[in-house]
Amino acid sequence: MPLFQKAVFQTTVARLQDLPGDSQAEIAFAGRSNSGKSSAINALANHTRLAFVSRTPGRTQHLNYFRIAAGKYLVDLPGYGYAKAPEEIRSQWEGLLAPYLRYREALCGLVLIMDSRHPLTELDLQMLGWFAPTGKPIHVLLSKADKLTRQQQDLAAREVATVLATTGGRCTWQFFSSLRRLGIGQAEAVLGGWVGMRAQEAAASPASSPGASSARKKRAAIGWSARSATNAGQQQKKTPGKGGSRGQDMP
Ligand SMILES: Nc1nc2c(ncn2[C@@H]2O[C@H](COP(=O)(O)OP(=O)(O)OP(=O)(O)O)[C@@H](O)[C@H]2O)c(=O)[nH]1
Ligand SMILES: [Mg+2]
Repeated sequence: MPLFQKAVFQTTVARLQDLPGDSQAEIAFAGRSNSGKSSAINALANHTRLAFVSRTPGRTQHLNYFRIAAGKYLVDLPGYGYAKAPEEIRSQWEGLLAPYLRYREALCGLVLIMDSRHPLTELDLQMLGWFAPTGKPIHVLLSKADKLTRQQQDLAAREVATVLATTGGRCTWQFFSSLRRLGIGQAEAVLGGWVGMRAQEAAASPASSPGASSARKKRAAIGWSARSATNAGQQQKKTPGKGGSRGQDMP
């Protein structure tokens, strides 16, 4: 059974004072608008309509809490980069998102979703640079990987590994596809570790099960497994492509 299968919608939060008081461990999902945050939560929960998915960017406006176990939550954050009035962006960032990401004690780590066709946008780099100093881990999901050819995956993998290795934070990354449900087990292993829930994948997919072996080989070939940015970065000799432009003024 998928690790987060029991996820249920708990609450929507628009003000800091309304954050759930019973939370011991929560994981925030951040990323550009339309990058696939809500879809990733649905895929991890093995549910088609838990979090609201839309082709129209900017649909998730507040913090949406999904309870995965007693006192444990996945939190769907509003996406950034969607055209909104500057005043609205600033008030949402300063009034809610920035203090939430910086000071929320129950927050164990950040899942940063980047569309694998164009990862590491300026705002993604700002988010990385802004969150890394918390010392909490960041796991990057390179989403919509079903849209990439093998060659494009290789290119994206090289660039992401190189840039993440320079962020100074505790970064790992992997390819992910909500549509094809690829990368779920790897994400469960990382996120489960953060919130103290054990991923069942190893037990659920015995080596002898038909198809498991070829699926695993295929995933390994195209790099579905979670990678440490530091280790991956050490194998890369390329100079960071977009790593020099991190700001502190998110968004
Ligand atoms: N091909 C493909 N499309 C995806 C995948 N994940 C999400 N999408 C599509 O991308 C669009 C945006 O997905 P959402 O999950 O709503 O994105 P979001 O990041 O939550 O967007 P906001 O709430 O607006 O910030 C939808 O049309 C999804 O169907 C994927 O793995 N593959
Ligand atoms: Mg959303």
